Amino acid sequence: MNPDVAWPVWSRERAQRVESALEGALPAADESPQSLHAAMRYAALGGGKRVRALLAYASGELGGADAGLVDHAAIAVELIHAYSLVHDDLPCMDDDVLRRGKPTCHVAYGEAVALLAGDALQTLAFEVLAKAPLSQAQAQIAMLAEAAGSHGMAGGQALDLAHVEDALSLNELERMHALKTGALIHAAVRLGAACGRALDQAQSDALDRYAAAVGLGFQIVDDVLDVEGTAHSLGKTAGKDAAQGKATYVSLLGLDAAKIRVAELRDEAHTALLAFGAGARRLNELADWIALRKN
Ligand code: GRG
Repeated sequence: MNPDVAWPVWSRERAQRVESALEGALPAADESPQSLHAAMRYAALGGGKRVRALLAYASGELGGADAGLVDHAAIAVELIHAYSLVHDDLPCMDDDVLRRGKPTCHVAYGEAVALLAGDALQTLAFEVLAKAPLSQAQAQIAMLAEAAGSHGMAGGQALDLAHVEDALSLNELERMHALKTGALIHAAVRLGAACGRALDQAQSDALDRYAAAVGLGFQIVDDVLDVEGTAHSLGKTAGKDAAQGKATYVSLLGLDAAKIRVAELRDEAHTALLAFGAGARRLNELADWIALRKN
């Protein structure tokens, strides 16, 4: 892969790369139990922006790690993300019927199989990481487990479910999203960086500031798109937050202020990367893409 390619080429190549890596990591659809394996493949392949995988590859480049070293991390974060979407869409959670432009996993395969597919996608993520080159594996498994668990994504989801229709303050909303969406985005950045040269403390802190800024920016854009996007452009149900009376950045700040906050966070992400120079090119481009995305 040519390191100097333009952003659209780089991002397309990396998205294709993680797609075929996922394809290889997932069990074949005709392998027993077929319905479970087919549901896992249905949920994890052929859709999604692959933001978390791209963050892992971009962060790997910061420390000179080529894509081959980062594949395990990229697959693992996308598998955890796919599991979270399958479970989030279940009737006992967000109860949604459309995801990535097609019927949600439980609509296609039934609730019991979808629940198991989410479980198995999650355990597969850790299996993939456990098989990564030894020097990285243990630390990466710990990082991902923490990000996905009760102090990370699952904890954020629990806070979200507990507060539907509550009048959350901006601080409470931010805490919930830092866990629900931010923790896995943060883990994608850290897992990728762990594949490259070790960072000193100042660099590590700067990378954490970058991850926090893009994680929050990603979520605010999600809230804006829920208002401004359509089911067709988003590949998922639009307008759900307002319909469910959920507190969002748009409901608390208004659309214009939410967009201004996204621009501020994009600047914060760029500022955090100043210390890194040219190695941070893809992370900078990702910060732009996350702020400007339309789906
Ligand atoms: C079920 C433990 C558990 C957690 C669910 C991630 C999550 C927590 C719920 C998803 C609900 C949601 C819409 C959150 C907003 C941000 C978000 C994660 C959007 C979906 O991620 P994208 O846009 O999806 O990266 P694609 O399809 O592009 O991969």
